[in-house]
Amino acid sequence: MHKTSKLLFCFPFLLCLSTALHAQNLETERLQDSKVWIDPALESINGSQPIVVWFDEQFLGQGDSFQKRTTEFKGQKRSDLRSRVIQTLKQLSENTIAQIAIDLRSLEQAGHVSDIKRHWIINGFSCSVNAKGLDAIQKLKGVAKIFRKRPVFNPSNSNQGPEFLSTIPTSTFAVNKVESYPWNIKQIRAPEVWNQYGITGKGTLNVVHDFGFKLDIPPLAQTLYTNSKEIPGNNKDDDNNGLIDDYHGFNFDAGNANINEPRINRGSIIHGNACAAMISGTFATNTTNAIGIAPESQWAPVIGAGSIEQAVEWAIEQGADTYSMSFSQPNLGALRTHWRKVMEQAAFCGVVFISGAGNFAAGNGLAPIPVQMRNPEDIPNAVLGVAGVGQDGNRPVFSSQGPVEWNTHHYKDGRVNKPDFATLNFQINCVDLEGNLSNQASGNSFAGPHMAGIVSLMLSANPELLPWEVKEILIKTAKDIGKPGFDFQSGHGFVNAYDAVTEALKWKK
Ligand SMILES: [Ca+2]
Ligand SMILES: [Ca+2]
Repeated sequence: MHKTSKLLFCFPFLLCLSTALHAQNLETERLQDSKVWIDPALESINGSQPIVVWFDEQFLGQGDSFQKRTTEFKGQKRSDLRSRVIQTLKQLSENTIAQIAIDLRSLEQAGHVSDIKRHWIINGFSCSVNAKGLDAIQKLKGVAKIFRKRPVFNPSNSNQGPEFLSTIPTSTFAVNKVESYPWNIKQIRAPEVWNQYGITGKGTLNVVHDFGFKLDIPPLAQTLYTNSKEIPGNNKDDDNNGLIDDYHGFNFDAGNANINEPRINRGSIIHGNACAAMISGTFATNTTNAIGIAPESQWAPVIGAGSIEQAVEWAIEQGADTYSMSFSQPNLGALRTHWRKVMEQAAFCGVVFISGAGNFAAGNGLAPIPVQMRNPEDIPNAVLGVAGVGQDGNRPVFSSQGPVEWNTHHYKDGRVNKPDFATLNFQINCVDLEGNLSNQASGNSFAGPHMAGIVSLMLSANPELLPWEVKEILIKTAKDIGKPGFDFQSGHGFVNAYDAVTEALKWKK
C-alpha cells in the first residue's frame, strides 16, 4: 500500500476546503498524559514492528468520555450526529498530521518508518518502525501513546470464487411470499415484525467482519451491498478513497478486494456467510423459507482484524448501521485499549457494534473469568456483547461469561458487567455453499448476528435512534432469564425483535 503514504500528504488540502464550508466542529479533548506512553510490548524491538500512534488530542480524550459525551447529544438525530462527528474527526486528523508530515516523511526516506497509514477514526496513524523509528516518533509533536499492533496475517490470494457480482439478483423475498422460517427466526420474533409492521430491514446496512465469504449464493447475493461510486474489477480506485475495487467490501489485511479468503474452512459452512445470512439472508435457495432476521436489509463483507481502523472507517463511509464481529481475540494486550477507542468514536458516527460473547466457558478452550469474554465483546457501552441460549431456553455450557475487567493505562472501569444480552447460539441452522439450510452449528458466533438482525430492524423502523438509545431500548425490552435481574451468563436477558421494534417506533424523533 505505497499509495497510502502518498495520500497522507495530498489529502489535507482537499478536505480542508470542504470542511470549511460546514458547520462548526464539535469539542475535542486532550488525553492529559504527562509523558508519552509506550506499549510495554515494544520495549525490545527486533527488526520492524507494526505500531499505531495516538495523538494527544482526540474527540473522546478520557477513559470515561464516552459516557459523559452521550449526554451532550440527547435527543439528537443519528444522521446529524454522524455527519458532525465525521467532520470533527477528519478535520482533527488533517490538522494534526500536517504538523508532523515533513518529519514523518524524512523518517520514511531514512528507512526507519514504513507503510504509513493515517487514521481519522482515532486521531493517529499506523506504520512499521525499527528501533530508531520508534525513538523518533515518540518525540514528534502531539504524539501521546504508541501501541504495538498485531502483525497482519498475510493471506494467499488464490481464487476461491467471484470477487464481484456483475449484477445483484432481484430479491425473491416478499413478506406475503413467506411460507416458512427456521425455529430461531421464529423464536427471536422477527416474522411478527415483518407481518405486523411491514418492517424488514429496508434502508439499513450491516457490515459483517469475518474471515471469508462466498458471494454468489442466492440468499446473500440478493442483499449484497454495492459501492455505487466504485467500478468493480478495473483495478482502479474509482471513488478515490485509497482502496482499489472496494465494490462489495474489502480485505483490509490483504490490501485488496479479495474477500474469498482461503484460510476459512470451506467445507459445508462458511463462517462469514452463515453469519451474514442470519442478518440479511432472503429465502434459502429455491424455497420460500425465510432465513434472515432483516431480509430486506443490505450487508457488506469485510476482512481486517489487523487493520481495524481502516475497516471501521470504510464501514462508516459506506453508511453502516451495524457492524457485526463474530470473533474473539485473546491476549490482545494493550491494543485492546485502541480497539475500544476506535469503536467508541465510531459509535458517535452512528454505528452499533455487536460481538458474540465467545465459547470459552468449557472444554479445551476454557478460560477463567474475567478473560472468558475477550476482545471485542469485552468493550463496554460501544459494543453489545451477546451470549445465547438454545431452543429450550437453556444456556449451553460453552457460552462465555462475564464480568470483564478494564484496568489499562487509559481505561479504569475496573469490573464491567458483561455480557450485555442473550439471543440464540445452539444448533442454529446455517446456509451451506449453495444457500441451502442443510447444516446446524453452535456457538456465540451466531448470537451476535441474531442481535445485528434485530438492531437492523430497529434502525429500519426508526433510523434516527442513537446507538446508546438502541441499547437502552434493548435493556428495556429484554426478557429476564437465568438468575433474576442482570446476570453474567445472559446479561439483561433474552432480546426479541418484536418488543424491541415496538418500543423503537415509540421513540420517533
Ligand atoms: Ca475505492
Ligand atoms: Ca474500481
